[in-house]
Amino acid sequence: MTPPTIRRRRTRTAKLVVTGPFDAGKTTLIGTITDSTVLSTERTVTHAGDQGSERTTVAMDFGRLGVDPDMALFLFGTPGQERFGFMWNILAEGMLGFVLVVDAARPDSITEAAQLRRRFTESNQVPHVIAINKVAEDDDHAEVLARVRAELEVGRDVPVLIADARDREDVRQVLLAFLRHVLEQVRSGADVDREAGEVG
Ligand SMILES: Nc1nc2c(ncn2[C@@H]2O[C@H](COP(=O)(O)OP(=O)(O)OP(=O)(O)O)[C@@H](O)[C@H]2O)c(=O)[nH]1
Ligand SMILES: [Mg+2]
Repeated sequence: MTPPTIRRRRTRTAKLVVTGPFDAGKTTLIGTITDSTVLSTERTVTHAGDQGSERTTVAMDFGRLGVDPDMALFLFGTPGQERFGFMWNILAEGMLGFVLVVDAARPDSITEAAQLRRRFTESNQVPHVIAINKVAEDDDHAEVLARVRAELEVGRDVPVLIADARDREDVRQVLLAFLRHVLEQVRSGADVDREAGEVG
């Protein structure tokens, strides 16, 4: 088979990292919004004492999302398991910012998300938004939002949204909130560092 011709497109690109605790829905979110998730490095894991097995990301997810003819977002999903944490720094290099996915159904996920957020923002002021996933239909949304905000100790300036990672419109709203947040930071003169990316 003839390899495809490489064209150097003049598209502006930005790198967005999708991170969060184990099993929160990162791979799902990228798969929902990108036309095709170009790369997914999932492997089957079996937990000790657990009958079932599930898929987990061991290196990264990658997907491309065209925003308009001149701009594209490159979405990089991190592994959720701490043992693959060596990938976080590699993936964070040069990112414009990140989406932190939190699993509302698992209290540990919120605690882990708080730690991750500290690590991703420790050395730089990095634009980010929080996407709360797996919220039950009968949950009180205002209460969930307030609880996650308090546990993650996020300021008013950081957008926090409830989003179903399987729902394209929900994920679109998360990315729009992120892009608006970046614009606000740029307008307010904050030092948005395109080379942000040291994970502590
Ligand atoms: N109910 C519900 N389940 C979801 C949602 N998003 C993802 N899931 C399920 O949650 C599980 C984990 O989703 P993944 O997208 O693989 O999560 P991940 O964060 O990439 O997981 P790791 O790579 O292992 O850290 C899968 O079984 C998904 O089908 C959601 O919005 N609601
Ligand atoms: Mg994954």
